[in-house]
Amino acid sequence: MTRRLQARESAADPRMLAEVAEGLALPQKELSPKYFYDQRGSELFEEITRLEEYYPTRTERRMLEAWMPALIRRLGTRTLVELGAGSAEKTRVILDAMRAAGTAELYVPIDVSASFLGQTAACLRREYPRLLVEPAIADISEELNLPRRLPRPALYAFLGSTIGNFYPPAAIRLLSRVHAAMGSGDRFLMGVDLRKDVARIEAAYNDPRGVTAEFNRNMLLVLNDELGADFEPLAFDHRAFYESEAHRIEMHLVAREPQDVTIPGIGIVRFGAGESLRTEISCKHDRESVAQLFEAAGLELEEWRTDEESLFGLVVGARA
Ligand code: AVJ
Repeated sequence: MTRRLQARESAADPRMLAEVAEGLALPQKELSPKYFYDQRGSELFEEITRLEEYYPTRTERRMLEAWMPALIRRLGTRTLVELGAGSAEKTRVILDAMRAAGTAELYVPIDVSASFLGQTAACLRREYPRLLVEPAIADISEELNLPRRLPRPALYAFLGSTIGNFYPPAAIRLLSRVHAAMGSGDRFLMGVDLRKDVARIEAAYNDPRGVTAEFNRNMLLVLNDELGADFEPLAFDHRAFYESEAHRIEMHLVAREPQDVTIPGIGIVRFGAGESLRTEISCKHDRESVAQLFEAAGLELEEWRTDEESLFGLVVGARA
C-alpha cells in the first residue's frame, strides 16, 4: 500500500516511460523483463525458484557448490563483481570460497535497485566483516558503472541464466562491456540454461500452481504503480512457449477481450481480442552458442561444465 501511494506521488521515470511507449507501439507489443521485478515480482521469482518444475536455480547452485572452492583457489580471486545481484544465496557460495581461499577483499554487486543493494550490502558486511562491499547502481542492459580500481584478479559473475533475457545483439553488447572492464588475469563466470527436451523447458514456465502466471501479470501492476496506467491484470492470460528455431522460451500476456489501456504521458493503448504483449524471452544455449557470443564480445571460452543431466551450464571466459 505505501509503495503504491509513493509511486503515485512521484513522477514517472522518463526513461521507463519512453521505453514502454516504444515497446507498446511495435506490431508485436513487447516490454523488457526487467519490469517484472518490484518487491512483489522479486518475491514471486523467489517462489518460482522453489518450484519442482523450475530446475535452473537449484541446479546452478549445486554446480557452484561443487566447483567454486577449487576454481577460486586456483584463480586467487580477490574481487567478485556480480551483474544483476539478485541471487544472494549463490553469491555466498562464491564469497565463502573466496574467504576459504584467504583471498577475499572486495564484493561489487551491481543492480538497478538502490534499496535492494543497500539491504544486500548491509547483510553481507555483517556476515563477512573483513570483506569490503561496494555496490554499484546500474541498469546492466545499459552500463556497468564499476568502481575505477579493483583488487585483481577479479571474477565477474553473471548467474541465473539472465543472459537469456537478451536478444543476441544486446547480449553481445553486454558481454563486450564486461570484456572492456576485465584485466588479463580476470575471469568471467556465466550461468546458462541449456537446450533440451521442449516439454521439460515449457513445464518450467507453466507451473500448475500458476506462480509463473502471477509473476507474468505482475508486470502490469508494475506499470500501474510506476506509470499510473490502468491495466487490468486478470483480463490477460499467461502464455509461455518454446520457439525452436530461435532456441528460446517466450512469455506473453494475451488480452482475453478487446481493451483500451490508458497510460498517462503515452495515451490510450489498444489491445485486440487475443492480442499479445511479449514480456520475456529466455534464450537457451549450448557450448557452441555461448562460444559464439563470447567470440563476438572478445572473450574466449576457457571452461565449460554442465550437471549430469545437462540441464544447466556454467562457463568461464577470459579476454581473448
Ligand atoms: C531470471 C531470467 C533467468 O528466464 O528463467 C522465470 C526468469 N521467467 N520464470 C528465466 C523467469 C519465468 C528467469 N531468469
